[in-house]
Amino acid sequence: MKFNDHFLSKLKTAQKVVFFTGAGISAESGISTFRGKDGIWNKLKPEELASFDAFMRNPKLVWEWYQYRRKIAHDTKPNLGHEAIKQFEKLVDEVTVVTQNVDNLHNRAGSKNVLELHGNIERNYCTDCRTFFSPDEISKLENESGSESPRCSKCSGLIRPDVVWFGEFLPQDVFSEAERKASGCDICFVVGTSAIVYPAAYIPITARQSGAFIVEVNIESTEMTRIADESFFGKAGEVLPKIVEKAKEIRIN
Ligand code: BV8
Ligand code: ZN
Repeated sequence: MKFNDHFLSKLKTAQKVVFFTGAGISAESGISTFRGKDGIWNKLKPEELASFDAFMRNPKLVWEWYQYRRKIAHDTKPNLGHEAIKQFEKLVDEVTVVTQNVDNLHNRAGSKNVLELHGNIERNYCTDCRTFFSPDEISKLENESGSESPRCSKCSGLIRPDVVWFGEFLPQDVFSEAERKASGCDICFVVGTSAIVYPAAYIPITARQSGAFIVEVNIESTEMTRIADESFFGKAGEVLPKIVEKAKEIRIN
């Protein structure tokens, strides 16, 4: 892989680094992306599965879809891309992962500072009384609910995954922290995202406006390509380890 001098000088001196990630970083773990070739939304309609209205119309369908995705996420492992991001922590002062993914794979790879903009599929809560339930409690409630989606043991409200659906607000504290990290970073890597879902896609734009060097890693060009200072077209699990190796080499010498 060829690196130009401008990128190398940024890589050599960067102290604060943000990785803004999307579904593409988990593709090599076997988790489908949403858009693009083989994307989930080519076959299914987001408005029928990823909105509160859809959930209220058909809780069982939406619950089962998330259970299916939870199982896939559970049965897979973080890949070389997630691991390369974790390794970056040894090289610079501060690494923040701002992810749109709900699959928990950055946490499982051991990344320390993970900001989950769209929630986490492992967590579930009651839509009425907001009580959270552990995965074990969920299994028990699922058994009790028979063929319906599970209900809260305290108030019988419907239980939903702790993810942000279309038309819902992002967790304000997490988004503010992500904006703060984006506006103070030296390099922002934008990895495996089509960067079309807002307000999440403001994060790399904020980084850019604050003077950060923007590096895109994707298998194809995206909305980000126009504003990126550098784009590496290839799989995250192949490109990121090469960037880490290069960073090790130039930051030690
Ligand atoms: C909100 C979470 C305020 C749960 C998801 C215009 C019309 C209508 C609506 C809007 C509009 N403009 C803005 C909106 C609002 C809407 C929005 O942005 N819509 C878009 C689609 C136009 N946003 C919202 O509704 C947000 N909330 O605005 O609140 C509000 C509130 C009330 C009333 C009014 C306003 C909330 C958005 C949250 C959506 N949640 N899901 C779940 O996962 O089930 S969306 C979904 O998309 C995913 O979760 C993901 O987080 C997100 C982003 O997708 P990506 O991660 O980028 O994935 P994608 O498949 O698109 O791309 C994958 C990329 O990887 C590709 O580029 C591919 O080339 C690349 N790739 C593939 N393999 C690899 C790879 N790259 C590297 N290596 C590989 N191996
Ligand atoms: Zn409840």
